Amino acid sequence: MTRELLGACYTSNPALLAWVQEMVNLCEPKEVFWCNGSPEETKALTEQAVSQGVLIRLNQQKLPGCYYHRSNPNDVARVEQSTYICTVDEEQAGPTNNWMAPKQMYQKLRGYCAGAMRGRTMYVIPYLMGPPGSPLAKVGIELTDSIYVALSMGVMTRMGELACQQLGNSDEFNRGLHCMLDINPERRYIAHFPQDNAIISVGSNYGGNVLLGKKCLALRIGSYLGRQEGWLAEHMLILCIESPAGEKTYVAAAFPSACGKTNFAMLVPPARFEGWKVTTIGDDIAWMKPGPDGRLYAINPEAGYFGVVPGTNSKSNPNAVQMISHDTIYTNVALTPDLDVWWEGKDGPVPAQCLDWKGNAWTPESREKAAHPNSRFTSPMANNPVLAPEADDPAGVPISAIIFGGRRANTMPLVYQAFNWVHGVYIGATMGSETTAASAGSTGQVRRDPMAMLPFCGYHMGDYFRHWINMRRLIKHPPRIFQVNWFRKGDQGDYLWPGFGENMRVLKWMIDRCHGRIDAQETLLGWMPNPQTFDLEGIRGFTSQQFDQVQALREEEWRREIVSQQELFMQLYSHLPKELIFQRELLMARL
Ligand code: OXD
Ligand code: MN
Repeated sequence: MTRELLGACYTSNPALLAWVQEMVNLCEPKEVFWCNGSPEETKALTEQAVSQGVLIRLNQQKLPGCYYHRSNPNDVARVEQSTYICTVDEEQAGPTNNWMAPKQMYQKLRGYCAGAMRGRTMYVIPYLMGPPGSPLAKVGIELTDSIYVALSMGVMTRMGELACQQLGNSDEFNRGLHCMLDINPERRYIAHFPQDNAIISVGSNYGGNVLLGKKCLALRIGSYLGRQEGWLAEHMLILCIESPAGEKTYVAAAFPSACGKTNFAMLVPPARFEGWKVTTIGDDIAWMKPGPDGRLYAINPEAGYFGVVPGTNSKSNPNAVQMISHDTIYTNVALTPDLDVWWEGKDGPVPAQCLDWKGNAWTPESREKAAHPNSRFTSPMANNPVLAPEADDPAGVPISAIIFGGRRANTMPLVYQAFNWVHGVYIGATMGSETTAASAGSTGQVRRDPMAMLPFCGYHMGDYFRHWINMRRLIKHPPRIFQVNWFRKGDQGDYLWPGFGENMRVLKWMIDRCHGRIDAQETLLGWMPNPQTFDLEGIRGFTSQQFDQVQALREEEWRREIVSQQELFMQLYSHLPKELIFQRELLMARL
């Protein structure tokens, strides 16, 4: 490797240097830039991105440290149809993933990447997923020709020299290569090679496809490694509930994309819960492993939030409003004439005019949305006013409750508790949710999204369920498992539950259940709150009849639900744990 190609390299790890050299030979960049993660470097890269037109500096009086980015209009969401799990055998990837043989995929993508960085800079991004020193943390190296990716990875991960320090001379790191190419959907592939701990992403510059630490490493490759190594990589937020007396309870919750995980992770308890605090450990991903005391411990592998912007306001998430008011990258929101940002559902007046996410003139009369429904903020977790100090604890936090939640207009009650771990796995495995804008394709249709992992499981979904069931043996004190649904609607199409901060009531019920402090009613679905002891005091205009409605168990709807689970069970049948088949039978029998 020549000196220029090495750039300001600060590692002597032979496996890392050899791999970078190999990729340099393949992609032929004009220069190689080793990101060290320092504030000076971020400043310099930001300046460069502004001068290249990749970022627009926003109004620094209103939004200090904030920048604006527009992606190619053909590249605004994750692309499941272009996402591949390239295991040696197709069977290992399972029927819910796209598959191609590793050899064939390497050949195809190396063909695309050959010379793809000519005249461009290759950024070398060493990053650490998880708190430094954590036994659960993993190192990845992303090579990219996108300055937007380099800057975003600096926000979303612990990036730079500390990752190389954690790695030492080991060759155990994720090898991630990203080439933007010409952002052409025809040449867009997000390819995972779990058996090589490697990722190649081409033809996109949208976060979920190209910030390789997030969905690609922390979930798809992570879930594969977790099965081999005895831990769980999950699409879950992690939060802490602290009582006025200082008792802390930790909860992990899986919801499909764009179902309010970030809002829930930063929830502000209503006045009724004076003295209670909710703090955030993570908003999207949890890595969980049994600890020496027999409890399940979780870390958030990320260091920032890549959240959906539309609908963020002082009612839905006052903490996020504060969080994204500084040092944030906005992608695909609308831009006002004074270089402020706007989106549907923002506090305050609708601007008389602005540029929409594509850069076209927009007025309130325009028919299209000003901000893309999947427009995003990228903010460091340090910005979060309710960040839990435990987010940096290498040991992680002991989880008392696991929540599964979908977006369901009917059928699913607000909350119920599983009878036991295997029943909880069945509840998670059969989760359904209406599709959202976080993934390309039509929205609003119910699809099975087991544990919110359908787009993120790096191996056969049936084996993943088996792994969940097996984990029970490794956890002496398993978390209690719950199902929630904030989105149930009445006959008029109105939401039955006020949601947002009021979800604290559901959280409180769940942690009281975990601590054995509140009664519940046994129903055919599971344990449900007793309406007499569930705390509804102080919700304006909400009656106990409305609570009955949001908890209602309609047998007709459940018959349909069970029938519609059949499709998933048939699809996974050859790898489906018997326990789940029995759970479904038992539910049918109870019905
Ligand atoms: C995300 C997603 O960006 O799930 O977190 O799509
Ligand atoms: Mn997510």
